[in-house]
Amino acid sequence: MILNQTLHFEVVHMDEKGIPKEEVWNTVLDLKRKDISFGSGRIFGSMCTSPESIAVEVNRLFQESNLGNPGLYPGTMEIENRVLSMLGSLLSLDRPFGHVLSGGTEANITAMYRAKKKTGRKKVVFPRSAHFSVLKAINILDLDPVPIDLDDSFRMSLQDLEDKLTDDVALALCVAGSTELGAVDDVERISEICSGLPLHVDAAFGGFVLPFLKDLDMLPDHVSRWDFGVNGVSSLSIDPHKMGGSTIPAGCLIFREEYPLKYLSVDSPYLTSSKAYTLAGTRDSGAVAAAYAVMRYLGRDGYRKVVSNCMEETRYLLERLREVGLEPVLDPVMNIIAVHHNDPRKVQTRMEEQGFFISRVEVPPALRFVVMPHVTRAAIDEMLPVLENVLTSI
Ligand code: 0PR
Repeated sequence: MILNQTLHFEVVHMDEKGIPKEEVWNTVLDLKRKDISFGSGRIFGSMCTSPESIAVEVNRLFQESNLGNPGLYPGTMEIENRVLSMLGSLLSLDRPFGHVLSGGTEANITAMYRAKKKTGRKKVVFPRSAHFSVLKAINILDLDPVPIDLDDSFRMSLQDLEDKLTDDVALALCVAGSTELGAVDDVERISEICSGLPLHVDAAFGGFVLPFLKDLDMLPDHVSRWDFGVNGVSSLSIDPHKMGGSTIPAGCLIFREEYPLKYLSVDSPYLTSSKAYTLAGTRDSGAVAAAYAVMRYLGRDGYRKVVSNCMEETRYLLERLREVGLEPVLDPVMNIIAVHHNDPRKVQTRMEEQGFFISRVEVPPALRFVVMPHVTRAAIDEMLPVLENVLTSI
């Protein structure tokens, strides 16, 4: 959504006396009605989707839990460990260490914070396709960015990496499922080139897609191994609140070895555990339980079905876009499509005026569609004629 204008909010003061619950509900529902729901079939540019109902229901049970003070919530803590353990088995790691955080941003910041503390260095190597949270982390942590160019297939250029890599690097970061195009870096080769350096894989989006594409035999040949099966991978982020079908906020940061956690620890003597490891103090726990519930409920087979449906609709949408002369920037590896257009911002704005929310890519200029589970055939069929009209009118 394009929201660059300043929003004007009604000034509201806290009432001296409370108001009846019904009145509270009415005002909340009035405001909620302004929001766009995934169920409307109008959102084509989001990496989140309607959570599975079991995730929503389970989340509600954990409103009091606080994983920031885990001694009081051993059950919730066990759930967090189970989430990590299940994800470990998905990502070729027997004994994962880490936490469920608020999302891919916090995971990237934490991975970079850990690298800075461990190595005492400041250089971070990352592809230009990395999510903007990497730049946030660089700003917050006062790191030195070393952006690596992309090759013709929009993956980190191995040549540029070799040219720019020095031995004073704190962390190399690569992406398994880039935000804009769904491109998967050649993690195996990157790991060889960066041998001995901490290597973080941002699979915030791809983590819940690539394993199931592999099961379905739908991974293109150029996608190498990208998870902990690659020896050099030291940490990885994967978000249940994106393709995991869970509630917001839930993104996991997983380390291969336990010792990295020590670089994150600070003393928290007055809490039930004497060390704290996460950036957040008080931590959402409902989303952790929700992630556990949805993973148990769907199982690998359920995720395969979700991914397979998304890919089917991705192929359908791409075919229809081609019919109106729009060509993909990249043959989609996963359920993200970007099609060349010289003025994507204008198309995006016009679509928004018609109540449809698509996304865009800046370089190269393109329209972007994320084919999440809520992007059904009916939703696509409703959106396409509107898009065609917009394209002919500009
Ligand atoms: N890494 C990658 C590869 C990502 O794609 C994203 C998020 C992140 C990290 C950051 O994750 P969090 O936003 O969970 O911290 N990509 C989406 C984006 O920026 C997030 C998003 C989700 C945006 C839903 C809009 C939306 O409706 O596009």
